[in-house]
Amino acid sequence: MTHIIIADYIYTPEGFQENLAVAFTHIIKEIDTLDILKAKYPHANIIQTAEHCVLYPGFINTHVHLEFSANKTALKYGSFMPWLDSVIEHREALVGKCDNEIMRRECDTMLRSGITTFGAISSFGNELEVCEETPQRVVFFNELIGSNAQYADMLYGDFMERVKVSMSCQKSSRITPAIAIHSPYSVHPIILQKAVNVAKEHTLPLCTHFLESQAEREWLEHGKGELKGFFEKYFKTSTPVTNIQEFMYAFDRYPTHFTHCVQANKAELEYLAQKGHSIAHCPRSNRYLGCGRLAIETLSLPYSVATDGLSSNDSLNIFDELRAALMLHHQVPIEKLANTLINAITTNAAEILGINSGKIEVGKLADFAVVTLPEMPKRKEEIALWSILHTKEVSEVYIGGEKYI
Ligand code: MCF
Ligand code: FE
Repeated sequence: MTHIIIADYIYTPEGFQENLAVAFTHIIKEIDTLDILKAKYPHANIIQTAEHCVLYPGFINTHVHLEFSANKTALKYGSFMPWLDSVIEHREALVGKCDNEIMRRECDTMLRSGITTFGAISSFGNELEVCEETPQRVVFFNELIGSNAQYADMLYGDFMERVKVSMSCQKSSRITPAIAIHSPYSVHPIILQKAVNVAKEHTLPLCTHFLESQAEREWLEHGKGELKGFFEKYFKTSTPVTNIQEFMYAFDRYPTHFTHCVQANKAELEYLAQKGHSIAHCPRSNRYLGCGRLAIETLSLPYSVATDGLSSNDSLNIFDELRAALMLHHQVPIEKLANTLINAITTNAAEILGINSGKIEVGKLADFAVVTLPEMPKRKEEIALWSILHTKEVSEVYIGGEKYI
């Protein structure tokens, strides 16, 4: 079945366009005026959106931890180390309390904010069933964690089991199996390299948390600081398993999505850029865990904007995240920032996750989010800004050409 959707504005790679319509099945067939498309597809179903609507490619949240969706007040916000301590204390209870119902509700929150694809960072594989059932495309990042050489093989074995399970659901759902390395301080370099090799061998998307806090930087650089006490207390070790350079080199020949990077310096960011990597920027998470601000205005590598989990956030609504980003990055002219942010959650994010969406262009998947503005924008160059400021929930969502909202 061919559909033709018409909206006041369409967000295209050439900017916001008026007087155009999009013909699609599960993919985008053609973009032209309504009259021309009607003549070409006389039997198409015509979808006329409401007044003041903007048709966007479906939005993409590249980094979320659904398993922590039960957190409301258990985890301590404000500063990274107290947060990490509270994770150790409450992790089991929080993950245990987080049933499918809670995770389904959060997938729905994302859907209502226009998210048609998300990257799920999975520590235990508990959210797999919900991710198989949710209408969205899911890049399922199986997380590897374990810094102690003694237990590393066992943890690696468990990780590989989860990777295999997620690979087996590939055919029956919209799931893409993928790999997440937790962080440089928590993963032993031997199993890190094994996991990177698995990603290479099966061309699986790869991500890692990297240089999130000042404590992480101090530990990796000097073997000192707050993480030292943490490792002595919980893991009976007092030296880091790797350093910043060695960790970065492990990803040299495989483009990886580096989450946070708030504490990375210019040379490190340049190195990542040169190797073709990208960044997941999580503004609210960084603020809530007291990690600082990623200077997006000076970045020379592509980045996405993501919510992180409810372990370090208050909602998984992508518009809440974009509004927070507008506030946090007051250095950037607001109109320009608004456009950059929309680009980050569409075109950039799709490219980073390797999904054939994120652009309204012929041949792309028919994933759309329709935003209804409160009135016709007075100035066309402000459409992205008004979309971000005035949207709590989108009006319509299509994934693979099917309507879900
Ligand atoms: O991205 C945030 C902050 N940085 C690191 N980890 C997590 C975040 N949200 C949840 N986590 C999880 C992570 O996946 O918390 C655990 C890991 O399983 C922390 S390590 C004890
Ligand atoms: Fe995270």
